[in-house]
Amino acid sequence: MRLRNFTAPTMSDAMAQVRAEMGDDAIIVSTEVDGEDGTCWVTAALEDDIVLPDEVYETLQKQPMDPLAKREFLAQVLTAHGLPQHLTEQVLRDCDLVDETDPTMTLAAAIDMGARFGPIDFETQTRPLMLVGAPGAGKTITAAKLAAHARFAGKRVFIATSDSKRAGGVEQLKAFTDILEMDLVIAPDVDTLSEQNDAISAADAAIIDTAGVNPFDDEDMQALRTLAAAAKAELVLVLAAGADAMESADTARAFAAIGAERMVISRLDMTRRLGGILAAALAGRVAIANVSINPQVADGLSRINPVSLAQLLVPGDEDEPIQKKAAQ
Ligand SMILES: Nc1nc2c(ncn2[C@@H]2O[C@H](COP(=O)(O)OP(=O)(O)OP(=O)(O)O)[C@@H](O)[C@H]2O)c(=O)[nH]1
Ligand SMILES: [Mg+2]
Repeated sequence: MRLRNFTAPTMSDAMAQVRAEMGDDAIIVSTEVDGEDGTCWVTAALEDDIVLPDEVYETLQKQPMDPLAKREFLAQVLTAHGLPQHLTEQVLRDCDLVDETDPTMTLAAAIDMGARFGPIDFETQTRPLMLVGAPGAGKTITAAKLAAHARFAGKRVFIATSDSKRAGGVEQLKAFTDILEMDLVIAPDVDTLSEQNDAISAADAAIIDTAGVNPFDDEDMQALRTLAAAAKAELVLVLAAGADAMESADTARAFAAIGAERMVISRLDMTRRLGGILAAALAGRVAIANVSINPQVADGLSRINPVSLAQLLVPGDEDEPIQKKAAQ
């Protein structure tokens, strides 16, 4: 999926940039206005085509669809994204409850019923955010993005890492905190982290990066739970998009079991099939906080909601000539 961020002094300027650079097919994933200086951010996506069987595109041309055709179409879409059968059925049952002819909006309503969304907001966040996940999931980049965002918003930032055993673990984050002119606290264990509680309380935003863990190793997971308790931190899972759906759901469930209620989805830009993140949100019962669409720290994280997720899942919509898509 090609995803990009645009910033401009006004929303219409930002939208004009989206149209000029990505064309009329761009899907608006999220918009945000900076509370401090009014800068407008737009995240937009262009789907790389998920190829569906020909008859699905034929069905799509028959708008509005009858309920059976809509159900069949959405079943094909979800299957194409790699959502397993039982979760596809669960979503379709929710779709059946929606009084709506447009398939994208039907799916958005069903996603809204089955998944939760809870973006990170330092204005209301009281607990430190402890970023946890499997090795290589994107925890450090996410920590740096959150720190940069808070810093640019004029917040006092506390940032720490517990990842001091792995070669380069500290250096990677320190390279970013140096640029942002922040001190990086190294807190590899419960005792060292507990000593930071005053510094955490004094900050407006507190972020703690951790070492990658095996979600299915009880010892690793209990150690994380204890570390989070030492800082009274909220565990935030970082989950890379694009992995196998049931594997992603199992991972989310494992982190939910130690208290994670939200997740940041990383590497959305490197992914065409979204069954993994949908399964993690539906079956893993972890809310989607934000998404990461590139490795550039200054670009920050983006927001996503049921409608934009549905738009990313469904190929084409009423405004888009399906014939063109099908012909590609
Ligand atoms: N394209 C893309 N790359 C990303 C994104 N987020 C992270 N990456 C890349 O993914 C790789 C791993 O990211 P890290 O932040 O180091 O992952 P980590 O979870 O901290 O890894 P460990 O500390 O080794 O467990 C790096 O090469 C990042 O640049 C993203 O949203 N998009
Ligand atoms: Mg890391």
